[in-house]
Amino acid sequence: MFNWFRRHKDNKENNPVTSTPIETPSIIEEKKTEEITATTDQASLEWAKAAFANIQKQKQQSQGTEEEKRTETISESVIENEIESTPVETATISSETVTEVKEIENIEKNVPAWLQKSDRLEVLKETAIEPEKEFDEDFLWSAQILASQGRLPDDVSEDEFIWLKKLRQSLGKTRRNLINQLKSVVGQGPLNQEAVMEIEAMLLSADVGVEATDYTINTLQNKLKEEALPPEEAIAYLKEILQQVLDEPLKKLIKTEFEPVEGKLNIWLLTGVNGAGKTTTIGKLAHLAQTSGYKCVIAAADTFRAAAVEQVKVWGERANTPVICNQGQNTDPAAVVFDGINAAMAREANLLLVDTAGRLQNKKNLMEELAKIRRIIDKKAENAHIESLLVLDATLGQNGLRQAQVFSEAAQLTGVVLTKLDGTAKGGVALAICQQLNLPIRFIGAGEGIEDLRPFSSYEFVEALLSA
Ligand SMILES: Nc1nc2c(ncn2[C@@H]2O[C@H](COP(=O)(O)OP(=O)(O)OP(=O)(O)O)[C@@H](O)[C@H]2O)c(=O)[nH]1
Ligand SMILES: [Mg+2]
Repeated sequence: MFNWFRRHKDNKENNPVTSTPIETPSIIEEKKTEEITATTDQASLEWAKAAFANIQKQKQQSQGTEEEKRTETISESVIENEIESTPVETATISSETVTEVKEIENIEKNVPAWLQKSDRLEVLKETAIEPEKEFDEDFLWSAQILASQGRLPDDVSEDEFIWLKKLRQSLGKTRRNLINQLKSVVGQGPLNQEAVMEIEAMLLSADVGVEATDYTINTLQNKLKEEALPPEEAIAYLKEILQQVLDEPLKKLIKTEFEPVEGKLNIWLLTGVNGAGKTTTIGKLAHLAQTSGYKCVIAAADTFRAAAVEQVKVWGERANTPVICNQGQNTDPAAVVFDGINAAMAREANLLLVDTAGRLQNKKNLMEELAKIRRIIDKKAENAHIESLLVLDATLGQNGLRQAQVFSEAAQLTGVVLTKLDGTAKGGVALAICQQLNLPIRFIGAGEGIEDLRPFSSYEFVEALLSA
């Protein structure tokens, strides 16, 4: 099982393919620049090949297990058929047919999603797989991102590749706007007035916000005054600055990693204006937690909107997670939370996710209701670990941020979930959130599907934002 919160496999039952860590700079410091680039590229490719081979192997193993289960089921049905006096021969023939069909399906399934859409699949079926010829840019980029974080090729999952590709594509619009202009203005010594204005306009239009933009430009300018950096190095330094901004809210915390705390009930309260993506995020989080090995319960505490409970129940079914709700309309949401806590404790769940309303008769009512929910949680689950996450729609940019202050007081916010990064050119809002709200981003959503939400990594985000 792959734990998405810790980013590694919890039980390594698979035999790893030989690990190939990328050469560190200290090993290659004696080599010339061109040699270094070539060596690093080669090492990256080796790493990517090992990861690819490992993913293939994992898939074959899991398919093997599925096949075994299936064979067992077929054998059982043969026995049943015998009892029911159906000729055994018929059952055997159908079992062979099933295996044949399965084999054809296996070829399809063995090929990762990033290859499936093209006619390369046909080529792969006919020829031996030579992965290095088939890797696309997204795969190689993802491999590089994982390898440079010290990950080993036998401890990555295919889901990570799929997610990194999605993240990179989601930030594509923002990246293209930024990178093309940046290259033309950095790398010629200290920034002149015109360059400062250009970078400023660029960051502001990506919704980085005034404060984070000023900080970024000043820090970059100070460095460029000290030493003349070529464009690539200036951009690398810019990446460092942005990552620093994103990590700043973590400095006040004792533990920076975000995962359900062990040995306790964890309660994550999700708040935000209507349409921000709270309910969708709850469904995706439940799926993420369940598939990462945590036991989860959902409390449907949006009792204001008529269809809200039904919507949560659909997500609960998709994520295979029980939903605690009260069918009546306008029932007390704090009472639902109370029941939710009882249910989570009775089931010895690790995580209770609380969905809340985004709109009431007026804002004052909503804030009072959230404050009441929060009080119930504090009182009823004294020993629980509580996280209060504000869900923000990335496409709303600075408007979304203004709402945050109000929620901050009522719900005692501890973090942010940034949704709808797919298709926006305003991915820079992540920086404004960290700088202005001083709250860490904990998850990002990039699509409406159940797998389209993952824990936030400042490193991966900045690389997806600024890697050419
Ligand atoms: N493209 C995209 N759409 C999203 C994402 N997250 C949520 N949505 C969509 O946004 C819409 C609103 O999502 P909900 O989860 O219902 O929002 P909510 O905050 O619960 O809204 P209320 O219950 O009205 O307060 C839905 O159509 C979702 O599919 C995302 O990351 N990307
Ligand atoms: Mg909702």
